[in-house]
Amino acid sequence: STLIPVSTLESFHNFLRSPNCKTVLALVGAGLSASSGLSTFRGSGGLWKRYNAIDLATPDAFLDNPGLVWQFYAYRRHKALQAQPNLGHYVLAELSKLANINFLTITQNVDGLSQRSDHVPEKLLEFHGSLFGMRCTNFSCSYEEHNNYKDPLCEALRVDNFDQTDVLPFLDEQELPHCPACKVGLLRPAVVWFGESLPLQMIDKADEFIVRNRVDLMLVIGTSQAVWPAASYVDIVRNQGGKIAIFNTEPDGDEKDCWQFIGDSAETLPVAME
Ligand code: BJW
Ligand code: ZN
Repeated sequence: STLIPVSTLESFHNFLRSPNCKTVLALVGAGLSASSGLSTFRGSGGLWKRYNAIDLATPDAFLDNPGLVWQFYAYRRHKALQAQPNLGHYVLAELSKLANINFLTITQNVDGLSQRSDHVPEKLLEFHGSLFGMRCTNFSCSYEEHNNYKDPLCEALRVDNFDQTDVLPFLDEQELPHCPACKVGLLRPAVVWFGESLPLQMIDKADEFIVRNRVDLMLVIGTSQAVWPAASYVDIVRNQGGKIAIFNTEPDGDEKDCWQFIGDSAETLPVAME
């Protein structure tokens, strides 16, 4: 069902199989998980149509109404746990296991599907954190946890309670997850919200791969390239002479000097990378 022009495929495969293609970077966004049934960030569906996802992913939104923001994340945790990785995730996992290329995936997704596709963990940067991490908001407490797949996290965040309603119940802070260490702090999802800095070591690892290695080929998969700093890597790679391949359902009119695989990345990635 996916039509990729033969000329695109041929020239891409020629480069992929040439000795010049040794270092490959994948930059991943929400579109990679779309065919697993998860909403993209700038096109959220269902209950969350009435809210702007971009407005909820901020420190101010959490300060203003932590219950609402927690409901948003509880919902997305629940959906992510129900979802399965798709062929796009598995293609990247295979690339991470190849011994003859230098490979890194930078995922902006927090859904954990790349991990679950058995991607080599050392070659995967969860750039915007994870839905399954939490940390304490009490400034004098450093409690954090990883890989917490409990669902629901607490009774008030049982998704069945608010999945079918139009009006979300207001949640008091007392009903939300609290820190088991200091006992007073409210927990928050360990994701990177707008205006927050990415962990320095994350930026360092990305810089090291991109700047030190020089990337030969960058796969830009299912991302609107709207969010800094992830989006800036495309220009860095291009300016260093690396090649760009875009996998997106929408053609990018501004991009001329690159391969474009237009369609569902769960279908185009397996064809392109075979
Ligand atoms: C398919 C498909 C299919 C669909 N197959 N494709 C002005 C004010 C304040 C801040 C800034 C500012 N100017 C710049 C900034 C910095 C800001 C920023 O970039 N803002 C821009 C919006 C302008 N960045 C930050 O704040 C970052 N921190 C930072 O810079 O710190 C220093 C600093 C601080 C303060 C001021 C300035 C600097 C942090 C950014 C963190 C972003 N966090 C989020 C939330 C994470 C947690 C969560 O998920 O809830 O990350 S926002 C959201 O966007 C999420 C995503 O990872 C990210 C990227 O979205 P993505 O993945 O591209 O999804 P979509 O939906 O946009 O696109 C999907 C694409 O897939 C589309 O193209 C579809 O066509 C395609 N598609 N189906 C293939 N089947
Ligand atoms: Zn605490």
